[in-house]
Amino acid sequence: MPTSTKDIIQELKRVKLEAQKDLSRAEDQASLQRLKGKYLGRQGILTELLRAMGTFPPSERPIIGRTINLLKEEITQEINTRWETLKRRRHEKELYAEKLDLTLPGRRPLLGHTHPLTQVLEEIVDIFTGLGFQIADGPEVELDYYNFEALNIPKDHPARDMQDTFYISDDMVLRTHTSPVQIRTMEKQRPPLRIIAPGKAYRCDADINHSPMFHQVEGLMVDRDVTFADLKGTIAIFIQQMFSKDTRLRFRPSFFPFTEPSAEVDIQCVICKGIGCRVCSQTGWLEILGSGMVDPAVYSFVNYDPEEFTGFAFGLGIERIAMLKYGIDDIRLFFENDLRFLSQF
Ligand code: 2NL
Repeated sequence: MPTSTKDIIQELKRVKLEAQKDLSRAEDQASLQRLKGKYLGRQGILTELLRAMGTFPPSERPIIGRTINLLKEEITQEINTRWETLKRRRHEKELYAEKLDLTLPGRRPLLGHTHPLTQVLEEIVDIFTGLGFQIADGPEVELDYYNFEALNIPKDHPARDMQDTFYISDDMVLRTHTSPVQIRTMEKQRPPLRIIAPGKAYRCDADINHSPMFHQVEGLMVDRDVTFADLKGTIAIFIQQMFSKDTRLRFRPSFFPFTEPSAEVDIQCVICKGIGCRVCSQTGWLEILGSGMVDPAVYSFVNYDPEEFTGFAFGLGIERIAMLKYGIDDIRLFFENDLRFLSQF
């Protein structure tokens, strides 16, 4: 402790400098709080000096007291100023950390779109409605009668086997094609008839080319004087619109229980343009649909007179067309709901 007035004034000057240095180094409000204790607290430097004043002659106490109190005020003032500075700095830092960048681009919400199979189905439907065909539909759980019997599919036909068809009961199945829709329509309507039946069909089969549930479009036209030439013209227009104007096609003799004569339609391979590749097994041709003139035996089930009316019919698989169109090598990709696949269409 200083023992002379000169000493104490000297000491106060030193304390003032030390306080200024301390305060300028205080970087947060907590250290400022500590400095307040160091200088102004109950055991603070200035408090102790004030207490020591009692050891000085009474005549000198007022000047010493005033000087100490003046310094106390100055330090209090500087602590407050520093406090405000630190508060402002902290606030600015917080504002900066929270700042919104209004120039950032927004986050795009995920947008769904039409499934590739639905896209292809809609394309096919658009082409045939453009040719004057009307859309028909019917149940997916179907009577054996409509699915097989009325289509002239004999009792011992392999398609009727439990191994190939999903049976619901003795006389009900999951339809194995959409043809029963056409039988039902013929039962209700007399020719002229131009319909397509798009929809789901079911068969006990599963590999890279077959799915137990798949999609079909069948077409049927019945009227007076409908010939195989009408079938050829209709299919040719369909192929040209679906693929391209210059796609070559050929009709190859075939057999179906419900058409006579029957033909399968091949198109020039869309991948290699007929050169021969893996997709067309080096033949240059791809089988695209089955067709034919409606067998008179089918008319007998719906009471059409085969002497009065003739017609053509065809059936195609949506999955197969979509796979050929987009070069997809596994049918299961359509049904796995994997966005990495679906978002490509
Ligand atoms: C194929 C073959 C075909 C039909 C379906 C049909 C329907 C009635 C009468 C006669 Cl009501 N025929 N449909 C005709 C020929 C072929 O489908 O390979 N589909 C994927």
